[in-house]
Amino acid sequence: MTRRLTVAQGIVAFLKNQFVERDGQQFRFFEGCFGIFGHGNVAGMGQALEQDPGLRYFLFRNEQAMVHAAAAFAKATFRMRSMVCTSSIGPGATNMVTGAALATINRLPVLLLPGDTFARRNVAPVLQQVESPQTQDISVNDCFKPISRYWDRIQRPEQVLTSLPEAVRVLTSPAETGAVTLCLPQDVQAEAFDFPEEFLQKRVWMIPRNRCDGTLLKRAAEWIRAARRPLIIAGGGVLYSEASAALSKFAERTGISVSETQAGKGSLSYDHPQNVGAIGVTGTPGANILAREADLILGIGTRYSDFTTASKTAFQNPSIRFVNINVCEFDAYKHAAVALTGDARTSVEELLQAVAGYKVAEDYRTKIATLRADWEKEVDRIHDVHKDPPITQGEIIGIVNNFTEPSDIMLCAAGSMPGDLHKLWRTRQPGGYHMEYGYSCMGYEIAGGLGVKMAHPDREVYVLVGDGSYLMMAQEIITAVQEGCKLNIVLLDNHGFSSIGGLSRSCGNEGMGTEYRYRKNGKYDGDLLPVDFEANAASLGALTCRVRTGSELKAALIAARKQSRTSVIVIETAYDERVPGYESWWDVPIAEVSDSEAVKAARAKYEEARKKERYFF
Ligand SMILES: Cc1ncc(C[n+]2csc(CCOP(=O)(O)OP(=O)(O)O)c2C)c(N)n1
Ligand SMILES: [Mg+2]
Repeated sequence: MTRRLTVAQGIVAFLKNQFVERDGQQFRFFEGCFGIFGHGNVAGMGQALEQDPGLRYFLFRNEQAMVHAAAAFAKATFRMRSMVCTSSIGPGATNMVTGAALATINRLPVLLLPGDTFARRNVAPVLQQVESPQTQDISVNDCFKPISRYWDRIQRPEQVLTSLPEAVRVLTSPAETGAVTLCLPQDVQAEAFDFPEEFLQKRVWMIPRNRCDGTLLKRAAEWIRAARRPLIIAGGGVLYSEASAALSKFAERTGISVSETQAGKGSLSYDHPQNVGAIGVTGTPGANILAREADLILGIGTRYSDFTTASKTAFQNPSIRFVNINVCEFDAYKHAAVALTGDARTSVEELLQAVAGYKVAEDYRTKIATLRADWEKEVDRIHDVHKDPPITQGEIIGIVNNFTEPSDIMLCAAGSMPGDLHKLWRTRQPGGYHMEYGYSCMGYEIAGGLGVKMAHPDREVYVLVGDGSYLMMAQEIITAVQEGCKLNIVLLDNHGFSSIGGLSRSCGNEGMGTEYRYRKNGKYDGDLLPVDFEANAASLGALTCRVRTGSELKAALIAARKQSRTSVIVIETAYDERVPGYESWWDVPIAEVSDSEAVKAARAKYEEARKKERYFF
């Protein structure tokens, strides 16, 4: 039995019938297809999607943004559901490159279907084709190769029979997932083929909870039993594996404290007695002091980015050892760890049995409690800095945090806010804190918020976005309005890049090019540029208001919550008043030679700090 369909129609028919199952729960894996049509996909994929509404189509404004929305959708569903993205050839396709890199770095499944130049070739060069005198087997879509976990070009219709199952295998694999790119030449999309019926039937992909090796588990348990100062680092893998309850039990029984990476924040509620909060460059003093002294790190679902390891300076105990639980072998082996390659939830449960009876000493438990209490006081202090307008970012975060419900989702990605939020945000439910910090991509915020709202239409989504990020990518407000997806956007306007301006100054420079000012006498020394964010957001269809004080912000949040439409609250924020860093450091190389005394001083400090960077063999 076969069904005669175009390649594009066959792809749609296949994708809409792919399901995943874990813990007895089944989900349709591809919820829909985001896209922007051009001549490279409108007659192929466009025709197929119009004919078959089984894979719902969503029109976006920018291809990069649609991939961000797809990645955010996958992240918000703990990777159990995903989206497809279709683009035209050429610029439509390459606009997706940044999104693809973001998805792969954050280990989030997105399926990209860029249009491609003719397989038949006789009419080349076609509009938007990059030519090569060296080969005819190249197109701009080759740019996706290093940032795709699986990449293929469909030159003949029957290739989809072997390519699509590979694509879905990789996308649904907890260890291998990321961006998957299937390039679809314009002519091949429209070609007819007799698809086997079997290929188009429902298929359920079981998401395994792989168990780790028994011998390694015993060794890990021995190492933990021998540890006096152990610390857990919870990464995104804890959330994706839905291992929070298992982790909570493990931490309670053993008394080991839990620190959280950006991706892992919310693994435990902020008020869990073992949660010492954010770790690393943007960490709390408690987590960073415990990391510095730790003799054993149990890393769960973390890829140990430099923000987590404070550029390898976080762990200073000479006899530090690592045990890693990770579904991905590549991550499990990092830092010469005992590598427990397996599912986080299952492995944590088994490890708890293996260390039964172990508990950290009383003095260590007291220390954790003290560090936690001190930190809560510090958070309150930062929330309670009441300055005349422009008010501080810390106060704004406190107001939004205290206003939101535990089931609400806060989202952010780039600028100075991720660091402050990592430290300050009191997350109360897994998934309530959505930070894209693998790529820290400006412009993710609003598009990502839309993806999150599509995943959780019943939950309120709060997007915190800087003025710089907003200016880079705000246009998906229109898509949110179009889809009836309500976002609560809070735009913090500090007239430029507070984050990079601060970084520039800490490197001994003067912050050139980090404030939005008129050019004057050759420099950006003029007045602030008069950007009217309220008018800008209103022109895209959002409800808007501008506030100045904390009480005005509270009133605006109340009003926005009652609305069914997306709203943008604009608030001017102090550029220089920053939440400090605590007990940590980040490696940003400083100029080795310079005429500036400030740069020379910064370089000397830098060279000193670098001495703490370690290798782990
Ligand atoms: C796409 C992209 N380009 C550049 C950067 C580098 N960068 C990181 S933060 C930042 C400034 C962000 O400005 P804004 O959103 O206003 O946040 P603020 O720093 O003021 O808090 C820049 C340019 C980035 N992360 N992403
Ligand atoms: Mg800014």
